[in-house]
Amino acid sequence: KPAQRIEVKYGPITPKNRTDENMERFRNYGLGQFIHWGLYAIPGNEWEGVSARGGAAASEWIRSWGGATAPKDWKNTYDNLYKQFNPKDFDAKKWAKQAKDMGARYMIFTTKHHDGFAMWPTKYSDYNISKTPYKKDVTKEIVDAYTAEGIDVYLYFSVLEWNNPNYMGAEPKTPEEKEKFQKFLDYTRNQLLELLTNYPQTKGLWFDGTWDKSWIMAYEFTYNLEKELRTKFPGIIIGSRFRNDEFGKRHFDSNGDILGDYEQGWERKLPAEFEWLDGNTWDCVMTVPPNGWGYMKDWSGLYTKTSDDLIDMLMHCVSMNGNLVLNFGPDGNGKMHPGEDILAKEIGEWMKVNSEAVYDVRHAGLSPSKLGYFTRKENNLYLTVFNRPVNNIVRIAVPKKSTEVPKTAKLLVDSKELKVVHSDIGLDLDQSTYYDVVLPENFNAKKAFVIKMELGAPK
Ligand code: JFZ
Repeated sequence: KPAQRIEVKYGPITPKNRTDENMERFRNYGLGQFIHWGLYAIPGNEWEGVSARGGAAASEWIRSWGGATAPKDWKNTYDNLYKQFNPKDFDAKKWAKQAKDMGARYMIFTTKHHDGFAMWPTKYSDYNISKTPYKKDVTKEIVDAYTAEGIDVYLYFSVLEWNNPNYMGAEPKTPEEKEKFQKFLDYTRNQLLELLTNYPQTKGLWFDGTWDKSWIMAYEFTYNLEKELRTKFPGIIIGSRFRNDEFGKRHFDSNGDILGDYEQGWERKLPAEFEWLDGNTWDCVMTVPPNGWGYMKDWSGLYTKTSDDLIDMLMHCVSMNGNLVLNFGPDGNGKMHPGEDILAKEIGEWMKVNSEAVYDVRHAGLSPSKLGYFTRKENNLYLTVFNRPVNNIVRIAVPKKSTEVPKTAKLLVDSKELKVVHSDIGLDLDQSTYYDVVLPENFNAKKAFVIKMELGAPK
């Protein structure tokens, strides 16, 4: 943030924290699902001798990752993959049911990734799903199926396209370049209006591929487009990755004010401290492998996150007012990776017992605990314990001046009352006093568990 505010003409269009129903809903989701599905699902991460596994080489980047090892005519080969796209096992209702069982309350679907292939029958390009052997509109099937399960749908949209002759990454300079890029901008606008018109249930847009100079220089166009989308589709939610101000500042403008309705920069990253978030609405999108969003047929030799890892990240997010969005990369036949099926099931089983600590909660405002994460809803305080103390005493530090302290405690897993003892141990390092929740000796936890406490006035 600058020492003094400067004049920004193309700054935020919406206030920092919208208070309307849609935004409140967003802040209450807790858990979401991302789906990366497109032509890159056919090759997976290994294809014709080209490997795209981990590091920067994500599987959905395989077209641009061929490098020296790629067979001749690699990009052309990739661009013809659509002729094979025929996902015989695709069942949007099955995906939506799985997401529901996992506990997801919103989902984000890749309508068009960097390869430029549209997963809906767009009027504005022939490179789309209707030209595949499958023919049907998968975006519609997905939007309808998830909406029917009560899961809110957001559309991922990559602005940049690798194979569009009108797209360029550099700033358009000559009149010809300017004309071409203007065509591209008009095309982008048309596609976005088309998507929101075709799929009116859409709650928001998740933008990507907006980092090139050409797009950055189009700040006047993007500003007006954001205004137009908001006017034509009231309540729409747009993340901070859509545009930049006239000084080229992305996500946040030159005054440090967020551009869009929520912070989209937490990609495979988590804030270490609540203060870093500066009160902004946010979510974190996460892959199962280290990197790789599209289908990876081969997970071997890579660390793939466990349900314990992911539940830890989920609680990290919600304890800081964010959502966790877990990515799935279905294969070319429309089936999830078997490893993803297992994760969805394990997370779902955990959520069935513990979702009260995840949904509609907020940052509790207590000092972070080494044992796990605090969340809060009304006068309920939740501690999700990942590190169980060897003495079975879960010690909660409460500021000495606090007007609310834990009065009762129980485990969400069995609702049995636990003893709560005020233990004023005389330690005065941080102006805290302590409340001890005593765990039953015979309590066996195989996963993180939640202690629910009721807050009330101290004695
Ligand atoms: C982008 C894509 O390139 C990728 O394929 C995937 O779709 C992912 C969700 O989004 O990758 C990015 C974009 C932005 C950052 C990092 C990776 N970033 O801002 O740190």
